[in-house]
Amino acid sequence: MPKIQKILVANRGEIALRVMRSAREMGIKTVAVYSEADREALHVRYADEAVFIGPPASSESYLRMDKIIAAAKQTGADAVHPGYGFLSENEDFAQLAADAGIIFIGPSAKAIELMGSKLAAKAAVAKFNVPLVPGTSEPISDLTKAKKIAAEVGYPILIKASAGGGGKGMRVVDKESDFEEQMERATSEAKSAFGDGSVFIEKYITKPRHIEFQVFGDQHGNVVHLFERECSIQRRHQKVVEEAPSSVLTAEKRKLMGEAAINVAKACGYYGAGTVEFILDDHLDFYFLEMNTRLQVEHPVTEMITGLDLVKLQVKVAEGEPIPFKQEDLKINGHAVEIRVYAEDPANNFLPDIGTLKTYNRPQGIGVRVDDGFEQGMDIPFYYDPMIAKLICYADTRANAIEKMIRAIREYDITGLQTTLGFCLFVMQHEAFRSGNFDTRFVENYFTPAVLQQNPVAEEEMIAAALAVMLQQQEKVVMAETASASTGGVSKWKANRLK
Ligand code: MV4
Repeated sequence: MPKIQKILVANRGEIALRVMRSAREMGIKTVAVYSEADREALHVRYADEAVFIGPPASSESYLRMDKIIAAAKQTGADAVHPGYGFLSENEDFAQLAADAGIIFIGPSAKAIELMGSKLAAKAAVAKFNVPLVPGTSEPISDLTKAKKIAAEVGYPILIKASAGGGGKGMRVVDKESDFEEQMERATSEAKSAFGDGSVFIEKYITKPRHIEFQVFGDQHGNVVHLFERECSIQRRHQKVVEEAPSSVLTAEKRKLMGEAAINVAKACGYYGAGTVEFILDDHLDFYFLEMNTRLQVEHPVTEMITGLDLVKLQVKVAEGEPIPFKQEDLKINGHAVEIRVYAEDPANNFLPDIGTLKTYNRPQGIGVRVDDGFEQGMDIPFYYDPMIAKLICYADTRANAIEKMIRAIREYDITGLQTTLGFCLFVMQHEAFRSGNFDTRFVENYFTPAVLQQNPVAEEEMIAAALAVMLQQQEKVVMAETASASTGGVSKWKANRLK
């Protein structure tokens, strides 16, 4: 079996670094690719080699399959890791790599393609006894027939584009008189957005929880699940907070959903890391929505509760090794919460606030993990996703993980641009989140920019400010005593955090 010697990471930012770190621990060499905007980026500095691939725009660099495959050939990389986003779910890229004799660290091109079509995915998993939302598993062609099905499942219904996913191309229909118009709109939108006008209908679950299962398959037909992640705290289909495990699943339900997730993977001959998305209705009945055929942003929470390194596992499976454990060997240990720290302004409709990280000090301590791709003084480029970091906190219980997260958010010191830290603090302190009684409508139900002002952090800030003054006084005394030329090493312990 061929051992991978050198991995080209076809990505940037925190995920590129995260992948390279695991590769290095495995004794595997790394190759970075980078655009004009990323000349100074940490993933470029970290890698053993780096290849320049073009102008800042993704379409001219990180999405250029030809340039990336050429870079792999040029550097003698025997494998390529796509990270998430960019080319990670592009079946043509997976195939192109395979055709060039380069191992794609991910599933087969066939599995990516199958799961890329929501209708094909539903049809495939239906044979494996996986619960689906009531509706159609075939494209709507006949209006009368479609209306009949809609009436049977009951309004409101949801029209979805087969080529959509992640919330793209969805339309809610409240009553039959709106059906025809909405269907025509959905079809023409899907056609222009995805080049495929196929749509289907589902019963609209009005207050769903989003729970996804991490699955792993090897090339010998073995599939396991690594439990679930709760991702209901979202804003416009953008996840904000993720945690593992979910506080609503009983051991019994977890087992049922885990088995369903494994069946989804088996339905498409899946190998590598994958995520099976379910929604839960208010009776906690679950339904398969879609499968993401990549390593996800939120994979660290799964790593924390299982003690596994998912990237290392991906590499082993890509080399052809069998998964080195059985489902029965796996156990959930403790609780992990992740927040995504974005360079966005929560007070201003979450508009990207790209700029320079004037100060940038990460929180530390036991159970605190920061996955990021920046250092103080760096610019957040305007061309890509404005995520600065993922902050992951791990503890024995959910309550303790949340308290740790609150502490870590308060210690995260970022100035120079607006971030979503204060918004995440609001979530951590909200009764609905703390009690576990929330759904995908959390943000629209509870968040207004006003809540950021009346944040109870204010009082502590006053204490912090007073303390900072005291420390400064002390520093002056120490400096006078030692007559040493201080380089300003004691940071301006911020008095205006989270404002
Ligand atoms: C749904 C739904 C309600 N009913 N399907 C959004 C993302 C995509 N994966 C599917 N999505 C939804 N599908 C039915 N039949 C509600 C959503 C949905 C949602 C799902 C998960 C997490 C957040 C969400 C936010 C809005 C809508």
